[in-house]
Amino acid sequence: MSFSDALSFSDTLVQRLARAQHVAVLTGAGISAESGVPTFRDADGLWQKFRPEELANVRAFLRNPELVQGWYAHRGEVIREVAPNAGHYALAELERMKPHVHLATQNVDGLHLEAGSTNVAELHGNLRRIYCIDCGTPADEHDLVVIEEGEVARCTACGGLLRPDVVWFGEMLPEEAFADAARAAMLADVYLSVGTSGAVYPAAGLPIEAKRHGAYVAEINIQPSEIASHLDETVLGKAGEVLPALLQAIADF
Ligand code: BJW
Ligand code: ZN
Repeated sequence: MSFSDALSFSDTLVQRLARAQHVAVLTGAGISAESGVPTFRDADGLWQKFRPEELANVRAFLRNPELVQGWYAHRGEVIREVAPNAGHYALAELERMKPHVHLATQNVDGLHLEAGSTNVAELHGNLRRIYCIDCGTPADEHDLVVIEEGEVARCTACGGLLRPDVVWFGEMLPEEAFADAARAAMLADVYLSVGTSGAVYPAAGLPIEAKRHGAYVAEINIQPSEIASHLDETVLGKAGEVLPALLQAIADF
């Protein structure tokens, strides 16, 4: 494992990435931080009052739907106002430069698709989709927003509670999305883990699996993640600065 700063990632990373046919990427909240979406576990992150494990689970939702719905309605409003940043665009560009690029994201903001990446697995769902927990009918994302203070948003078809189509603790990840991400990790020549704390499984296991199957694995983060010691290299820096510089380096290679 080695550490390098934003503009001095290792020659090995540049060489391996320049030659790679199969590249797989895992992203987390850090890649959207520069777009203005708060992360989960940083000092100014989303969860200053509640730990993610306390709020992002079905028991918390059933116990206090108003709190959890209000929380997602607020985040939905934030997401509607933000745009992809240089990090998202660099990964979309990488897809055009390489024959096989697979992008697995833990983010629910849809910014990779908006930036133009097409081969994207949304491992933790998408906050813009809302559905009824009783009859499964999809609802409009605005249905979560228009509720009056103290009220709970309910399905117009059956009166059931509305929830966002995201993956909470204790819930399974979407089967096909995770299978695609696991396959890409096994096939990868180079694996990039970008802006994730590596605190949440099974997503955090993907870079480790990639390394076990022979990939060169680098993470890009403003600080070493919880899985840093398992990886080949930590590039310390902002995703929106490191990724464009890395692409430039492989274009010049
Ligand atoms: C920058 C930057 C910049 C800042 N540039 N970087 C194995 C071991 C132990 C436990 C488990 C295990 N396997 C499963 C579990 C249980 C559990 C789990 O992982 N628990 C942990 C707490 C240990 N996992 C689950 O329950 C998962 N399901 C599952 O395993 O199903 C099977 C099963 C079912 C039933 C019973 C048993 C098993 C589901 C996990 C769902 C996670 N959901 C959330 C909420 C999604 C909806 C929402 O958005 O509200 O997903 S929690 C939250 O954490 C969200 C994120 O996607 C996820 C990861 O966070 P992320 O993206 O890494 O963000 P941060 O904030 O943590 O980190 C940001 C990073 O960016 C930091 O490192 C910064 O430094 C960096 N950064 N600015 C680059 N500019
Ligand atoms: Zn319903």
